[in-house]
Amino acid sequence: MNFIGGKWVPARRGRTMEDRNPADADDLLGEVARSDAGDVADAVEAAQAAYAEWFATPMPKRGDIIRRVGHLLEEQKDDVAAFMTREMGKTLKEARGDVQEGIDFAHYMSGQSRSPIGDTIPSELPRKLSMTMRHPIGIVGLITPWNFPIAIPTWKAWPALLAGNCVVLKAAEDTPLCAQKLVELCAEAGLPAGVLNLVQGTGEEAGAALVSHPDVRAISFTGSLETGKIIAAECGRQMKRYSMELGSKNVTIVMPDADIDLAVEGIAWGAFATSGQRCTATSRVVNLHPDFADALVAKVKTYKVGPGSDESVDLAPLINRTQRDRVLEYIRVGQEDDGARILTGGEPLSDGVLAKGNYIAPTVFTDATPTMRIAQEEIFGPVTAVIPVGNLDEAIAAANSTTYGLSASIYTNDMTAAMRAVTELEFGIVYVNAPTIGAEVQMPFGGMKSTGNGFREAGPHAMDEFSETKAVSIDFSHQLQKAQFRPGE
Ligand code: UN1
Repeated sequence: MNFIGGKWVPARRGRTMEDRNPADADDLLGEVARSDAGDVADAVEAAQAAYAEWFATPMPKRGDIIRRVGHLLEEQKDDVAAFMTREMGKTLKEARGDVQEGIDFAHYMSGQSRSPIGDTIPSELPRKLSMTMRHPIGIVGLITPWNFPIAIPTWKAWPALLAGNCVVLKAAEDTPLCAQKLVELCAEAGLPAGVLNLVQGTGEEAGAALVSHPDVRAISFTGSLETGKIIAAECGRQMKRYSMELGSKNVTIVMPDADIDLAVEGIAWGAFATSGQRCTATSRVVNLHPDFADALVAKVKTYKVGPGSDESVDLAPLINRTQRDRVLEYIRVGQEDDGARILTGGEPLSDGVLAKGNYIAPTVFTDATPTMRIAQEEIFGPVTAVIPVGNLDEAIAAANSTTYGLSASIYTNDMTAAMRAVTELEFGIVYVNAPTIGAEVQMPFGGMKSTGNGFREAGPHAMDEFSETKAVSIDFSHQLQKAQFRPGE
């Protein structure tokens, strides 16, 4: 169902789409509204009707509602996580982490609702007070992915709402019911009707209609570079704000002095958690350690592959058949076109219970070079490529040699190597002796180069994406004062 103006409604034309469990194709979670431009127009109208009152609501009061959603999510954490595993596939542990990220961010942002949101700045003129304040953008559209079905909608929704915007959310078509749950909790927490609307559907229909609607003044999108470019072009044409969190080709450098057990554990987690379906996934390892590749393979071979609902499983299914086939095609490209070597994995898995889901064995390539397709393009699956290099200069050059720049890390105990990586890596997020995944909500999240367009989500400046800065000056001199002029001019 869609949620428009505080009511659950079907798509105007009555169309629906199926929502299935990635671990079990026979498990149909429901038929979900498949919306088009008409539904989007209704949602935007509802958002406009709610705007004046929401704009007039003091920020700490908006923050109180977000805090209440955080508490509701906390109470229902295990149930929401179990539902997420059924809808999206990730393991229960990871699903709980996903919900926890939404909870943490609710509490963080509700705290920000009582924190300073501007500066006072000295004026060059007497009896004039200058300061900055924030102004909402208006109606904003949020387009969210399926890999973090609760966390990412909250990264966008909490600061958008706190800043005073009214929101239309278009959730990923693979995880519409997690979004529905989140919106239900927002309503239960007292968010007024029309302030947050949900329109379900495909990117091509509902997403495109949201992007092109003239009254939607900003779009915040997390997804692929390809789709991001289409959205950016339309937003550019209409001169509306857009913030992009796109693909990446994250990397970990393993130095010869690294604590090898720690590096293997971190890289296996970074590469294969969420079956590699994170925009922060470690899909390249630039390696200088002679024992690393064998040790990684030994670790990965212990992985249990299966449904995320089985607590003992390490690697859960991919989101859908199309994505599974896309990843298998990359594995073929890696071997045949690129000429890299597979050390483990590389095949789909379909024995027993696996037959009903979209499984691929965790896959490690070695002898990759920085320019190969598997070392350049985002795969979004359980695949990582080890790129052997000779020294730190080559390692940093290889790490920086992609168009993307979200997350990078280095394993070393050499302070110079660590400091050079921190300073020279062209990535928005850099870790030392930790994996590329696992960002915390109080840190800015976002990437350099083609990963984004300069905005950062979460963190202390989360509201920048969703508000305008207003420069305000109050002159209480009772005369015309002219800045930049000499007295008397
Ligand atoms: C994403 O994959 O889009 O740092 C987000 C991490 C998570 C968020 C990933 N906290 O891996």
